[in-house]
Amino acid sequence: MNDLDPLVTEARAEFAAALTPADLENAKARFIGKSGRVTELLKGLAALTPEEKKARGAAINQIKQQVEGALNARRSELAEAELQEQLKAEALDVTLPGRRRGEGGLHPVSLSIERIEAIFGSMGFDVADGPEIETDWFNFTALNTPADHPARSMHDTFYVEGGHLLRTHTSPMQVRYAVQHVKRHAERETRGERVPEIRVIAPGRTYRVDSDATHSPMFHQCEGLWIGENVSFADLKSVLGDFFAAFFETNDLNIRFRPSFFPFTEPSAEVDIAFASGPLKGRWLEVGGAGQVHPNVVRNFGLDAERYIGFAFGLGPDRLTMLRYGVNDLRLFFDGDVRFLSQFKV
Ligand code: 2NL
Repeated sequence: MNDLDPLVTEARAEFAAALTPADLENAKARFIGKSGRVTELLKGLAALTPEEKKARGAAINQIKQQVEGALNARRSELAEAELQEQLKAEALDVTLPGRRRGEGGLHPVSLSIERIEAIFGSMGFDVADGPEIETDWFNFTALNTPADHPARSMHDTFYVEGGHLLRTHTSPMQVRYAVQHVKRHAERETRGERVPEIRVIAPGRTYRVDSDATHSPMFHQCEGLWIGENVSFADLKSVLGDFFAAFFETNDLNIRFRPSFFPFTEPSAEVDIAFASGPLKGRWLEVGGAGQVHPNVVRNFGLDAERYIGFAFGLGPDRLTMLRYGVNDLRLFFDGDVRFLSQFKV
């Protein structure tokens, strides 16, 4: 025990009260700095006799060492606290799943079109392509649609500069395909040989001046065309029947053809299907139109309409997609809302 002990106690208390390294250095200065209390005590030794100096000096040095020890202990404490603080702030939860790259997916209507292409592909159909901006001839005239037909009015068709228009169906792709096909095989025709069959589908965007809950100014169509020497309405029925069974993955459906009219087919029919089970059970649903290709159209392909006959049909991939997935509003397909679209990721 030493009369200087309270000084050590005080220093310990002040060091403990210092919460930052800067506070601690200030507290250090008050005890062992240039004019700190311990330093002042050492200065006071000068006035003592050598004997006194020795004893007093040893006592002061002892407490100075204790103050320095307390200081170093507190420094380590603060450094440790600072380190812990930093580790806490920079903590990583290595058990969290990594951030993956956002994965895109195909639009549900694109998925349907891919299915349609695969199914008809398995029946030997090629896939046609062609422009969305068309001429009057490919979109209407070649398809036996007269100049005064209402579909040609500005009310129904989007016209663009230069007398061109946005195709109102995907048939013009088939017309282009058929015309090319016939040209490619022209010598056969002159030799009286058979022109190979035309068997093609034409999926893509189409445009009409129409917009409400069930009509979008842009919608999709997939047309099909099979022309040969003996391609009948019975073939049409079996091809479409097989297609719908494959598309909806069920044999539990009925198909019916109702008499109808299109300028480009004769006879013509609306095509309905009804599921024998499931939520839509028993309801007749219109899914397309079809018919035997009109002889005027066959002639426009460059073929002899007495020799070559066949059928054509038009399906609505938007409608088929709604039925397949139970979507009730066509506009969901075109709003681009990722919350809707991401549900179709495969
Ligand atoms: C419908 C009706 C149809 C066609 C499209 C067609 C194409 C050529 C020649 C003859 Cl190149 N016809 N296409 C025929 C009948 C009906 O579509 O309701 N589509 C959704």
